[in-house]
Amino acid sequence: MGDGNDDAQLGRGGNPPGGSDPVALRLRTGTSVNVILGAGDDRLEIANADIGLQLNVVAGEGNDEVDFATQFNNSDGGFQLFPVVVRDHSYFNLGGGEDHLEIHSAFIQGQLVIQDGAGIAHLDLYNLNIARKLDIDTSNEGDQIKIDYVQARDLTIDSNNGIDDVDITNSRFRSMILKLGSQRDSLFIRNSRATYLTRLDGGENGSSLAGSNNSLRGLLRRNIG
Ligand SMILES: [Ca+2]
Ligand SMILES: [Ca+2]
Ligand SMILES: [Ca+2]
Repeated sequence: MGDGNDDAQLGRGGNPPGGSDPVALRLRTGTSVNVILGAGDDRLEIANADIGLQLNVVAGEGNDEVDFATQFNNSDGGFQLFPVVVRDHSYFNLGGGEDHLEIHSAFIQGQLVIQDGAGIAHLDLYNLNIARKLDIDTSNEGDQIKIDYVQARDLTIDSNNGIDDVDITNSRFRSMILKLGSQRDSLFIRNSRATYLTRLDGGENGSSLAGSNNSLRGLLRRNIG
């Protein structure tokens, strides 16, 4: 997609045929899917998809919003999930601008890499199973990184400069390596496990750490507290 504000959809959650709400639309590919949103404030929704190889999204400049719209709310108050399966690696580059990325209910059989350029990043990762590494790298603004019910082999976060807010709950990793960069960042970890090693580096000016009920093996803390 070129410049301008684009709106794109890959697959869709919805009621079964016959319901009053939009019918689900299933996307299945045997190959990789590459989405280049380009300049402008773009919006991409992904749900109900089975990607045979990689899923790569480059959002470019502008305030972009990428949502895994995998939860469909029924009119009776219940909901149905329409998860996304990626059978290899997945890469998201949000580019410049204030970007929002929500990845909900996905199985990623390779690694998941998230990179953001200038401007605040709002990352919301929920209900994910990642076979390999989850690698997050955000820029020099105060970024919001929320990880809830996520399981991956290894987690690394480099949140760089800016007053970052990193919140990890109900999650499990083999190793957890967090580098929060300069400025006094907030780190919250609750009900989470690292089964092999844990490195928490609050960076210059330190970071606060809150939370409880964790099991963090081989914990080394620098500039925290
Ligand atoms: Ca864009
Ligand atoms: Ca962007
Ligand atoms: Ca940052």
